[in-house]
Amino acid sequence: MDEFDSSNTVDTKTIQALDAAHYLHPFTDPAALAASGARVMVKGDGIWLWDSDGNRILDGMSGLWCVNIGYGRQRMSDAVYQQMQILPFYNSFFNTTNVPAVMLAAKLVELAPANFNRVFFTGSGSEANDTIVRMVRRYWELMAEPERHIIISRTNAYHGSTIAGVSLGGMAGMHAQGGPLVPGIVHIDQPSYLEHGHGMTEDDFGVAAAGWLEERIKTVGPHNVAAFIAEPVQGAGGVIIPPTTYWPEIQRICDKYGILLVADEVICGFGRLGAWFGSERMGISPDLIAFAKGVTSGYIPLGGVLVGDRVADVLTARGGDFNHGFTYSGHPVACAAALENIRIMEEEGLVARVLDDTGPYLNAAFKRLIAHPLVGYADSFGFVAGLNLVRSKGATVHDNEVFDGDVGVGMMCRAHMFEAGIIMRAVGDRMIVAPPLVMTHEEIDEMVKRIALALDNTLAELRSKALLPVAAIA
Ligand code: PXG
Repeated sequence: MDEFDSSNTVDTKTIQALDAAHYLHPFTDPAALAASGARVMVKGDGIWLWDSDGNRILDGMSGLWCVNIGYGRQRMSDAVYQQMQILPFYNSFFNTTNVPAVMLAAKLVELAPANFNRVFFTGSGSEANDTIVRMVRRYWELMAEPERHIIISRTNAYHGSTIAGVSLGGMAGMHAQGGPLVPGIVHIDQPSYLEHGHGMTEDDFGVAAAGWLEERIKTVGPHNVAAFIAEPVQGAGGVIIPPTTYWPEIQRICDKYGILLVADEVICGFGRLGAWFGSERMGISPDLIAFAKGVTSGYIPLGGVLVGDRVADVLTARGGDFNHGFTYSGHPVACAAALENIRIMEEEGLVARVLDDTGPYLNAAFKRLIAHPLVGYADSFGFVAGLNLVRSKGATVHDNEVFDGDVGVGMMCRAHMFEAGIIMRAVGDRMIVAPPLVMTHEEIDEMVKRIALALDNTLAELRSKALLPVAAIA
């Protein structure tokens, strides 16, 4: 469906006024939003969104890295409707359970790597990571090594917005607000080749960056370290794809010191990287996996932790009560939605398609964008991709001249993306996409066409404002 007329049902100005008056948005300056007015999304179908002004927009971000099967799936509404009629809610405390939660746990174990046989459900990715902090520390208590409480994470990581999520995450802007944070969490640098890899090959840089973990383990004392947590590919931090040498070296170091390896797969799971779990593609074997988002394609909130045998065996054999859980742990409607979502993904072969077909196709398209004068670097992995906007290009990616921060070129470009009818995120000067996994070749072509148009318009604006080097203006 190309046309969607929302004008009969939604009055944009009324919604925007009520929004400004009453709705506090996440990660948003309320005054700035009130001044501009929020864009009112009213409908989704496949890879397309419609706003209340009738604009049809290609959703390059799958909502927020989650609508993997695309919008408007009748089967999802049917599954949720049916479960709501049968049993809309019951809790999993006090020796009770429900059928969708059990079936989903069994299904996730079937999809997960062989060392995973247990699942703990939460309502979100943040709650999954809070659960991991408590579970990891509980594990070491039960192992009679309670001094092992330090969790090592990375700068620019995103692990959620609850207090443990913020503390695990490495976002400077988040750490600056609402402290103090959870104690016993330290950070090493992210494996960003662009940021830190000057003068090195990518492979050498990957090993060097993993070495930062070993250095930190030694500084804080190996007997104090409980776990290392990281996203296989950093998402919110700007689609930071580590060199292929990075993860195997991280695994070796964790093994050497007996440290638990935690993969935060809230973005990378459920096909995003061309595997059910992204860590499979990184060649690692984590002890715990956080998931959310793609497990239900965002149709209903759900998250959780896949608990590997090493931890689960200790918790179940000698743990007694684990005093932790949420009202909505194992919510039957959310679990029914996840089961249907996974069924759809399996029937349509979406994971294999991203790995063998559409992922490589997206990669080739992004590599071609390097020909654009503004694009200094472009890469992708599975169905996440990014490109870096540069002022001028040098002999190597490390010699590119970046824009002055005041220019705000990423936000400028993002505005042109919206104009061109595509949602592409800006993280600093890096523009990123994480499209719905259902995208076809034709739809990828359409997306890249819109991206190229927006890049041209960004270039024109920069030129008109004399923000490019003289040679580029000629
Ligand atoms: N871990 C990772 C890797 C995430 O990406 C969370 C945990 C937290 O999940 P919940 O469900 O609690 O939000 C996330 C969430 C962005 C952005 O700007 C990304 C997320 C959330 C909000 C904004 O890209 N990811």
